[in-house]
Order: sequence, then structure tokens, then C-alpha cells
Amino acid sequence: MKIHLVTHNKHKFEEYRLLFRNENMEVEWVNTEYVEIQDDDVENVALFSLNALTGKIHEPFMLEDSGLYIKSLKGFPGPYSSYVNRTIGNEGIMDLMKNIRERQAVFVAVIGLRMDGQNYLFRGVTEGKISHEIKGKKGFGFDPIFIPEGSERTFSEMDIEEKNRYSHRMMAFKKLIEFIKI
Ligand code: ITT
Repeated sequence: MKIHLVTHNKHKFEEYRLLFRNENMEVEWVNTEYVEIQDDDVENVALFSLNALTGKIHEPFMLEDSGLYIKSLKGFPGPYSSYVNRTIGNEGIMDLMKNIRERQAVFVAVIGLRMDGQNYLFRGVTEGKISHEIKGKKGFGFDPIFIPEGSERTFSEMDIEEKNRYSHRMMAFKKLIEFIKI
């Protein structure tokens, strides 16, 4: 079975390509424009997008909505991660956290799958912390400021294989694969 992955983000696609390859499955990148609503709940965003794309993309298809939730900032930027990343960026988050010792954060990914005329959601979570400085050159988005639990390095200091061992994306993917393989 080949799954179509709808995303604008080529890094996301690359990470999924390796995850699928390890399962001997193929994923095809669909870089299509679609409206992403803003909602406090990432699951709602994913569901809305699935419905908006139904009939336009070959099934089975999937998309993923993710966000970074920083505990001391009451979960900010969460569902607004994309906007915050584009506007204040990692420097802005470093500034917001300058005098904050509590660095705990979680990365959340929700995969929306459209298969056999139905919608399915799979959530992955990675616990970790916000680094004290921007570090690393690889990856994208908040990778240079996020250190997953079990490591002392940011996602940006890891290659994709290593990031995939810790990531929220991998956690959601594992649930997707378990479901598909039944
Ligand atoms: P889509 O086209 O798939 O929506 P996107 O990059 O807009 O691509 P999201 O809306 O799901 O993806 O991501 C929200 C924000 O969180 C965005 O700014 C990403 O850069 C960031 N993000 C998501 N996953 C990340 C990861 O694994 N590492 C670093 N930043 C990540």
C-alpha cells in the first residue's frame, strides 16, 4: 500500500520517508495548497484539513499537524506554533524564556489519515526541554531549541535517523503503522 502525504514541509516528508522505508512501505509527497484553520485543539485542525482534502487527493492520504507546548509559558505556542515560528522564531522564544529556569516542553504531532472513506487520528508526544541557547544546524522549525528527554542535544544536532528515535512524529507514526498493519 502506498500512502500520500500532504505537506508543504520537505523536512517533514524526509522524516516520514525514512520512517516508512523502515516498514518497507512507500510514501508519496503531495505538495498541495490547503486551508489550515486555527483552533486551540490540534486534532480539530487535522480533522478539518482531512475533510477539506477529501475527494481531491488519492486515498489513502495523510497529513500531520504539530506543535510545541512550553510548560512555563502555559502551553504557548501550541496550536499557534507555525505562526510563532514564522514571526518571533527561535530567537523570540529564547527571549521569552531568558530568566525562566523551568524549561519543560512537549512536542505533539497529530496524524490525520483518510482511508476507506473514514478519518482516523493518531497522536504522538515527546517530552523534553527548551535549550538555553540555539544549537545545531540540521532539521527545521524549533529543532535548534528542543532537547528530547534521554538526550543532551537538540534535534538540530541530530541526523534524521537519530531524531526519528525520539520524535513526536515517530510516536504518532508508530500508532499509524500498528493500525494499518492490522
Ligand atoms: P505542513 O504543510 O505539513 O502543515 P508545517 O511546517 O506548517 O507543514 P505544522 O503546521 O504541523 O507544519 O507545524 C507547526 C510548526 O511547528 C511549524 O512552524 C514547524 O516548523 C514546527 N514543527 C513541527 N514539527 C517540528 C519538528 O519535528 N521539529 C521542529 N519544528 C517542528
